[in-house]
Amino acid sequence: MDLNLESILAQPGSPVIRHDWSRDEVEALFELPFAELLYQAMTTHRACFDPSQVQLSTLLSIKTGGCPEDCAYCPQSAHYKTGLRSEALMPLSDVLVQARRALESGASRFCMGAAWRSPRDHDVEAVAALVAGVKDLGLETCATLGMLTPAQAGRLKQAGLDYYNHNLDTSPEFYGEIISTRDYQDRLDTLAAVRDAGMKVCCGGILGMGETPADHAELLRTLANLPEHPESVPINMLVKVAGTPLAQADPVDPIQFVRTIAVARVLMPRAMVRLSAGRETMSDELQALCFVAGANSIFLGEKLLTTSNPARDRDERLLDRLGIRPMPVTA
Ligand code: SAM
Ligand code: DTB
Ligand code: SF4
Repeated sequence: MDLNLESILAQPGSPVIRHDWSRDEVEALFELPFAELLYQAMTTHRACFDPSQVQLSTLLSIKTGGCPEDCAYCPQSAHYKTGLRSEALMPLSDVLVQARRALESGASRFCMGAAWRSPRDHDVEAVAALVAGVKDLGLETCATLGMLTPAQAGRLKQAGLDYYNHNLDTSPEFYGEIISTRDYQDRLDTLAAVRDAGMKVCCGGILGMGETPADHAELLRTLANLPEHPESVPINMLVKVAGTPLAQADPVDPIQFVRTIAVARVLMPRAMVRLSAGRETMSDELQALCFVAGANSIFLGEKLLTTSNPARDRDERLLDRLGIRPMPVTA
């Protein structure tokens, strides 16, 4: 490819913050020799963060299953028989028990997930009370509740919500293969409502759904070309759940997974890049490479929303062996 990479890459100490990445530029980053890409990602990481610190978040499913959307990866969709038991919105007292546990285990952010397509106003009111309670404990708050109206986003901000997670999941081109009950623009509209309400954006995707490397590049390009970069970019490895259409999906090449983390770091230098779902089936060495490539956030705790995450002692050993310390709260 005939591109002057030097003009698009960071000089040591000065990260490049751009919102006009072209398809060719992003693909050229993906195609760099692995060591060169990692060097660029590490240089960018160091310019913005202490590379030996990782932000720790904990997830809780506050409303489980029965979702009307047909996301092909999701165990919580009512379209698929995954054997998951649906549960109504959790009461505040139960959420606070879990939040205190998260705090004691060293997490700085508490993320609450609900299997809604789009919450009703009274659902948002109930979640606002949960957010206020969790915030009072001194944790950063994050929620992922589906599509929001601008007024709902404003209400959550007022209750003390720091982050809203709403993933683009994949490239605009591949999206229709994975979800038919909403479109890409719906996601972009909610992201804009969250931003306009003054909340921080957590937005990323999933690898391993049968997409191509070009889709990885287009997902990251879409994220980096948003008017503001998301503060948090979760990169999930598909957790294959029996009963979902993607239960037998071919695994993503682990080297391509690391490249995706590295390109996310180069394109969005100041974002927390989260090594998100899928760690349980990754080797310690693959996770270590992801941290070297610029990942600096993980979910801690033995459960994600409905699927499992590495055991606490395995994570402690891994972080200890890598000399990684928890990042202090930033909100
Ligand atoms: N219903 C809301 C929504 O879709 O925005 C919030 C909850 S939803 C479970 C949050 C995110 O979890 C999805 O956007 C998707 O990226 C991720 N996710 C769900 N199932 C997954 C799986 N099996 N493997 C990896 N990530 C998954
Ligand atoms: C994100 O990108 N990954 C998390 C969080 N945001 C909400 C969710 C992962 C869910 C994995 C499947 C499950 O446990 O249900
Ligand atoms: Fe519903 Fe979210 Fe799962 Fe899609 S990812 S089925 S919207 S819970």
